[in-house]
Amino acid sequence: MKFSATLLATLLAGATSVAAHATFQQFWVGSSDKAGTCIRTPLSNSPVTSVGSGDIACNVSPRASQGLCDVAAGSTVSVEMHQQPGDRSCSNEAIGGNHDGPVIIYMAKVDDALTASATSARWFKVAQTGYQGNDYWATDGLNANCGKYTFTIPSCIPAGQYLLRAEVIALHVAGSVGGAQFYISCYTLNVTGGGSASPSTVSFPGVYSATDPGIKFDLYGGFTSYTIPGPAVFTCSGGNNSNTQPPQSSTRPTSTSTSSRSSSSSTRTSSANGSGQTLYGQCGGQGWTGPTTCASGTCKVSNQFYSQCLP
Ligand SMILES: *[C@@H]1O[C@H](CO)[C@@H](O)[C@H](O)[C@H]1NC(C)=O
Ligand SMILES: *[C@@H]1O[C@H](CO)[C@@H](O)[C@H](O)[C@H]1NC(C)=O
Ligand SMILES: *[C@@H]1O[C@H](CO)[C@@H](O)[C@H](O)[C@H]1NC(C)=O
Ligand SMILES: [Cu+2]
Repeated sequence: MKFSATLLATLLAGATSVAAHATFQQFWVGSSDKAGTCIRTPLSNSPVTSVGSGDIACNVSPRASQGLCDVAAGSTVSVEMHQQPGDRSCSNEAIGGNHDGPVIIYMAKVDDALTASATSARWFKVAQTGYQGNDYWATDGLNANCGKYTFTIPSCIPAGQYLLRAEVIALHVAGSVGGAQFYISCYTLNVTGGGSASPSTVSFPGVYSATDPGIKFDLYGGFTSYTIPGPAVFTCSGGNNSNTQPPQSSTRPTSTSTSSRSSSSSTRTSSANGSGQTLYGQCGGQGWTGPTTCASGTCKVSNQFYSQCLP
């Protein structure tokens, strides 16, 4: 059988991406490691590619969740991604290769998180990080932080059970429609405390279109900015929220890049400076050579490999 050059290129692109696929697998409440106790674990690390499919909500027929993680409204949590099932080694990239893209977090209030239908759930966005300039994406932040992405559960949402949807959109072949790769896992939470806010919501499928500017996106086209798809991040104040700020990492380049990609950024609001690591950045762990003090927050040990500046 004779392959066309285009088909061959497609096959090669597929072959290289297989090894780099990844799955959100673990959960942290503050510095407490909940591992995989409250997640509908996807059956494989392959991405969803159809935004119109029910799989876009919580992945393809994931395993049933074993339980709920109790989380106080207003507290800090982390989702954790790795390429292979159960491999939490911090020396392997969380999501490898050139799987550049945003990290986006949604929540949906449900009656029973263990059984709730993901496609019937009504979702609001609670955190997101996209392109931060200098060729640095949210996925680079995952790789610099042992797969972890840390954010705050809104303090004003009602107590009760929720699904939490964590998503990476890998953009390495997103230049054509259907190329974007969605890596999605849903966690099952019991939120305590809270308030009486009623965020406006969206549905999966429904909220994303295959031609949204953040979904059909040319990673190699000399872009200067990136538009994260979906609604605005819900905030209790109705205004800006620290969850829209990128988790910081000392490995993020701070000088002007010589690459063809632009270094401009409209979302970056702070950067590490001489007085220590910024909030949510890494500040220690085996093999870590970056800053060990925090300009904001306190350096807390998460595990042998990872300490982080936390509020
Ligand atoms: C959720 O947390 C509340 C407050 O701690 C507790 O009373 C309730 O039993 C929990 N619900 C479930 C289903 O675990
Ligand atoms: C959010 O922050 C940006 C940048 O600091 C500012 O321009 C914008 O007006 C703020 N929006 C709201 C709703 O406060
Ligand atoms: C630098 O660190 C100080 C705290 O020592 C902080 O107040 C300031 O905002 C930081 N600057 C930037 C750009 O992050
Ligand atoms: Cu992949």
